[in-house]
Amino acid sequence: MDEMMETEKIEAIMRAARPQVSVIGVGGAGCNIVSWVKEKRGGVSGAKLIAANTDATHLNIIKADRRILLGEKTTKGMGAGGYPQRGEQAARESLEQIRKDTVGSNIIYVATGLGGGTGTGASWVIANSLKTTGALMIGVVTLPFAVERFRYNNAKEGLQRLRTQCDTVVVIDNNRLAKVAGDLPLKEALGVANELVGEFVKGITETITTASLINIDFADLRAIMEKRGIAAIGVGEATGEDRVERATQAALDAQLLDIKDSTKAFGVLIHVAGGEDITLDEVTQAGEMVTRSLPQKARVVWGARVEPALQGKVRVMVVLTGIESTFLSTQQKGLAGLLKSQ
Ligand SMILES: Nc1nc2c(ncn2[C@@H]2O[C@H](COP(=O)(O)OP(=O)(O)OP(=O)(O)O)[C@@H](O)[C@H]2O)c(=O)[nH]1
Ligand SMILES: [Mg+2]
Repeated sequence: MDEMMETEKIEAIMRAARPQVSVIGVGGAGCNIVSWVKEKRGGVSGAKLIAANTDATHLNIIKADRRILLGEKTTKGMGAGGYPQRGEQAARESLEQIRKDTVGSNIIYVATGLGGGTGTGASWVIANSLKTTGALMIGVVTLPFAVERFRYNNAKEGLQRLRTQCDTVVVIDNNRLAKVAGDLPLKEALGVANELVGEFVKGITETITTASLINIDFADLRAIMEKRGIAAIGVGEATGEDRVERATQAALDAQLLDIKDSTKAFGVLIHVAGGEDITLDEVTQAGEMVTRSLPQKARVVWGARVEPALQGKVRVMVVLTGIESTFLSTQQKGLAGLLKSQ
């Protein structure tokens, strides 16, 4: 009897100690990302998936735990039409609802595709409102394709704002992603972006909230993410001989954002996932490879999970936090710089 009571007590405390997580997808792309995770990956264990958009027609086809129509009065369910100011205003109108739906969260992800009206204008307003709760705020955003020229400046301004409201913003440049993924047609490339953001959020979150091969400790995540600005991510997958080595190298080589100097990264998050056949040795190997390639002072946090669907495969994600991106830091690298580098 005593043992049973003790077990119950431990389980109750364990549940209370587990961080509460909310994922808010903002705008069309953000909602698509949330919906992809919900539908294709069965959601995220221990996290609430929230989809927020000004566009009622789009929101109607989205799968999420909670859907919020932003700015009913401002946009009448018709979207922000590419105007960030409209997205901003719509978000302000709905802040109370968003705060209610995220009460008690310890980690809040704000996922969005920068460049349009809703995601660009609303994401930073939402982050601004929620950061006062003391939650760890992590933005996960994509930058528009070079062909979406007129969206580029919107995105830049949106990112400048969002980074001051979040602890860390993980930035994925769609142009780099498309190259890594093999120059796919636009629609497919967007699908790859959804999947990448989705796997990142799900992978990291579940390595914290559920028993894993190697758990990530919330306090450790906080230590490398808190007030660290911009982060870049790279992902590699491989099968067969030397799969860990090859997947890790790919993740290091193909960071999806232009980084000024990766040796200046403050922290690194290594996440390894594999089928039932993955071994602890392989996980250690990935960790050692990444650590060797970075400056000694970088703080390293790592975790590993078994994902039965990855049978035979390993997937390595490497996130560098506290970096400087050329997208934001150089004035001349506006539209002209981008076009030149094409
Ligand atoms: N990852 C991903 N990115 C997308 C998707 N659709 C669009 N994008 C990207 O996200 C940017 C913003 O597009 P949307 O999300 O449609 O825009 P929005 O935030 O809804 O803004 P408005 O429609 O103007 O209210 C685009 O410039 C694309 O780069 C998608 O399904 N997935
Ligand atoms: Mg839209």
